Amino acid sequence: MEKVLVANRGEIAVRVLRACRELGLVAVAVYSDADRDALHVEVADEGWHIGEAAPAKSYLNIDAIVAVAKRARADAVHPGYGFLAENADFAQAVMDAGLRWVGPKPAAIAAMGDKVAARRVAEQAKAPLVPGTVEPLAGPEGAVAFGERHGYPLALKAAFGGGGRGMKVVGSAEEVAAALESAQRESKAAFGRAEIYVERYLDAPRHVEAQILADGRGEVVFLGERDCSLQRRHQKLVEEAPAPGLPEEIRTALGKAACDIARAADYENAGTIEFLYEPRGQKFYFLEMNTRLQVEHPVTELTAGVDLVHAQLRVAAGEGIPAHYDALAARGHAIEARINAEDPGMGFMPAPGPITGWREPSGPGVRVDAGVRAGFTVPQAYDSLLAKLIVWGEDREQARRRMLRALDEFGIEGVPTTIPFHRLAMEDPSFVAGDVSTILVEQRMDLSSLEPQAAAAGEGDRVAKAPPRRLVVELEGKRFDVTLFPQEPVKVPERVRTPRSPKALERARAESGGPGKEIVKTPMQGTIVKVLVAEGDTVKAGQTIVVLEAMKMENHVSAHQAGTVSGLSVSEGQSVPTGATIATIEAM
Ligand code: MV4
Repeated sequence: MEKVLVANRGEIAVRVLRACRELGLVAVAVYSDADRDALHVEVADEGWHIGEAAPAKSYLNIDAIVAVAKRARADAVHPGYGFLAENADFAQAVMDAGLRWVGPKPAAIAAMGDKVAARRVAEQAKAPLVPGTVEPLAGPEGAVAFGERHGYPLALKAAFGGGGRGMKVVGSAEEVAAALESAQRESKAAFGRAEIYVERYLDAPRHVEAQILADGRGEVVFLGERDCSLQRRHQKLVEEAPAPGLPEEIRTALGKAACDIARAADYENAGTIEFLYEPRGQKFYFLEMNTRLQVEHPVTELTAGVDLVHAQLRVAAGEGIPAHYDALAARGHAIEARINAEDPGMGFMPAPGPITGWREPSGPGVRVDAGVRAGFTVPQAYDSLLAKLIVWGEDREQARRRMLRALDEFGIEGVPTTIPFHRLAMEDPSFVAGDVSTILVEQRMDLSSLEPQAAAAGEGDRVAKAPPRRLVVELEGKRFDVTLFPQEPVKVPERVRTPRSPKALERARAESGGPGKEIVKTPMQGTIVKVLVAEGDTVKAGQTIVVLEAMKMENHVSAHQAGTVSGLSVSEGQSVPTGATIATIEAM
């Protein structure tokens, strides 16, 4: 194995490409139209263009990626996470092209992608499962019978779902039929499969997951667990290792269950077994297995003292698991904060756009895995993760204080970020006490002090050095670039500072149209997917005018005052920049 193509983008592509270079492997990046200027292309030895910005045309395009891997004469493919990482067809296509696949065999990916089949594997491995079915439901009767035996609430889950999509919590027998229909419809629409299974619903569990590494010949090692309970709408925000307060005998049992499941799945390479953990009864239950490297793998690397990507590449090259890996014990404590281009003061609304300033924290115990730098424009087409800030401390409290210090040092300008949320989370009394759970962010934390960060732009002058100018030459799809270092710092374009509070924002918006007029503008760049009013319509205050899609999320843009619609200047399917005029609302 000498040359590895990394079929991904952003921070994980940077992470994996760096590991390749460290191992003396030639590191090959692929990129879409939106990533010509991306950091992952810069850190690679070679870059190859694979298509348009839309994921289906580039990072999800199996044929384009395999074709480039062959043309570049790569001999292995690392998928990162997301995109095609858990696509058994992609793994097979890579292997069929005579390349090594840095991951598990397609059969193991497919088995674990079917959550009901995964439960059967866990059952076969004698691992504890949440009480539930190991076959899809034939109809509502099965769920009602289950509810009678095990009680309510129960959870209806999509067999081919994941990440919380298609899950329904059912409180009583009367609700079963409607919830099942809804779950089937959603699952069919999102995943193309309607199979649903049932589990007892656990109230406020912790999410604890086990990192394993398998050589594909029966040797499996447990590298420690992570607590990933701090999440919002199934998006993880903070992860840590080890899981705070986990009794040692539970850790040992959970690690053994994870290894048994990996062996039963004929697993190879790095994988994660997710469990729900109930601290009160000190019980853990198998949930799902993820057949890839995870976003949060660095907290395990810092506490176990390993490099998981090096290990992945070694296992894929047939070198097996390093001998000292079966006697690793966690040292100290690590915490990871996901730094996303989202505004937690606006309901975590994604906010792609140009990064005008970028200054990373450093110093003892601080690691930053970033996918961006100053001058890069965060594309709307992909997820909003900019970087991961990971800290290590001798104990949890040292790590927590170090995280607060590093968050203060992080200077990002041009886009709002989740940094203010993380400051709050690190000082939340439950978090400080290690009393974490999956409902902490949504139901326990007080987020009321988070304000919209519209003012983030405009402060760029202080840190933004001129980004080097690059000339990119593509010759038959292969990239070559020339860098021009400017002599003078480039002046960062001045931006209008937007008022901070939602009230002030509303007033300024209404005022900008003159007396009695409100100009409705796009809050971010995106695509208009629905226009819900017509010229001359009368609207109420708060009524949605258009639906704007940005970073795969739909955002409702509404009128702040009642009135008549005029000057409607957008149409469905249109791409719009931030601050574009949508329509004027004239008060009656
Ligand atoms: C559950 C559960 C409680 N009881 N299953 C959500 C994502 C999907 N992977 C599984 N999920 C859950 N399954 C039973 N039987 C609670 C969740 C859950 C959750 C799990 C892990 C991390 C965050 C979560 C947030 C809400 C709900």
